Amino acid sequence: GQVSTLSRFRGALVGAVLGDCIGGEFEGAEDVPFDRVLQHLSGLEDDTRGDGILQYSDDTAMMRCVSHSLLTRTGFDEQDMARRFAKEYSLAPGRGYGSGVVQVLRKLASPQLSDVFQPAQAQFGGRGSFGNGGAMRAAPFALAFKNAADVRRYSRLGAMLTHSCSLGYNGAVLQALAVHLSLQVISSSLLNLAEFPYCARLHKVKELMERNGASIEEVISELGNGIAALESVPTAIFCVLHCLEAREGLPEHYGGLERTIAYSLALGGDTDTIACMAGAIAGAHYGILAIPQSWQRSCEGAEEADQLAERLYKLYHLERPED
Ligand code: F2R
Ligand code: MG
Ligand code: MG
Repeated sequence: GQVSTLSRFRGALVGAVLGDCIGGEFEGAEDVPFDRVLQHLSGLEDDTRGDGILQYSDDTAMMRCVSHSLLTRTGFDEQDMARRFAKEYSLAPGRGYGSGVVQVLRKLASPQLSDVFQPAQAQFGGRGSFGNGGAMRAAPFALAFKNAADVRRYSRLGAMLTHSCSLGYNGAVLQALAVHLSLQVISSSLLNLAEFPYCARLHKVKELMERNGASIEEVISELGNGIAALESVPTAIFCVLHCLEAREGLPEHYGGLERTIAYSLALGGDTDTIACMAGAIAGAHYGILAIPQSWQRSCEGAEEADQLAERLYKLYHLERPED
């Protein structure tokens, strides 16, 4: 049946949080056999096991800041967003942040700072970060702005608060545009989104899809599963497209969103972040009803993400002067 737009908004944000919480188990593992992934996921379905709640990491912590900032300011405000990142880090520094970005977050806390983009520009000897930290938190930009040009513009600026290298912020733009398109339609149009070097990776995504039976090893070697945006954003897009249909090794009763999260985990590497990004894109496509209730109950922040998505839905539909 038809998936409503509100359901897609809720699916996007809740899907992202679940990817982060569920994927955290395997972050840094080389690759993960399907039976370990399925064991982890079946544990979420068993309410009596009492594993407690899966905690979210930096991915969700920063995505919450992006959502709250866009909602409170009814649009993008770099000062406000930077302040929220810094405050969130100071209150909960143990959420597994990248080792470089913590220096930016500490500098952003300084009341003397006038240019909030400057700390990011000083990273890595002035080259800026190419990490996927801008991309992992980019989904709310697609939920706050209707127009693709705005999604592109503000997701880029939002990422540049911590990631000034073009690979870092363009990864965020690609992720935000992928969610933007998935709110309406999911198709090979996702593969025409980017410029070099991301377009070269998206060509590889297309080749792997055409091969149809690509192995996990081939996907890792051709697309990557690492902490760099270039080695994870196209990979997340591949996970979504690959899991549009049933896949060997995954239970037949799984729907597309469950397959996408499971497959993202099986790649190993930066599993929380790849599952978070793939979860956002897949959630925007399938909608909230495709996400098992038991998975939602198992994850810290899922309920709040659902509420934030409803508020972003209203912001998205707000008539703004420039519309
Ligand atoms: N940090 C992690 N995972 C590591 C293990 C954490 C563990 N679970 C724990 O609890 O301790 N995950 C999170 O970090 C990723 C997002 O990182 P972000 O925000 O992009 O950070 P950063 O520091 O800017 O970049 C990450 C690393 O990439 C390398 N790097 C980036 N730019 C570079 C450059 N220009 N030159 C050389 N190296 C560069 C550095 O090693 C950075 O530390 C997500 O996975 C999130 O989940
Ligand atoms: Mg993380
Ligand atoms: Mg990660």
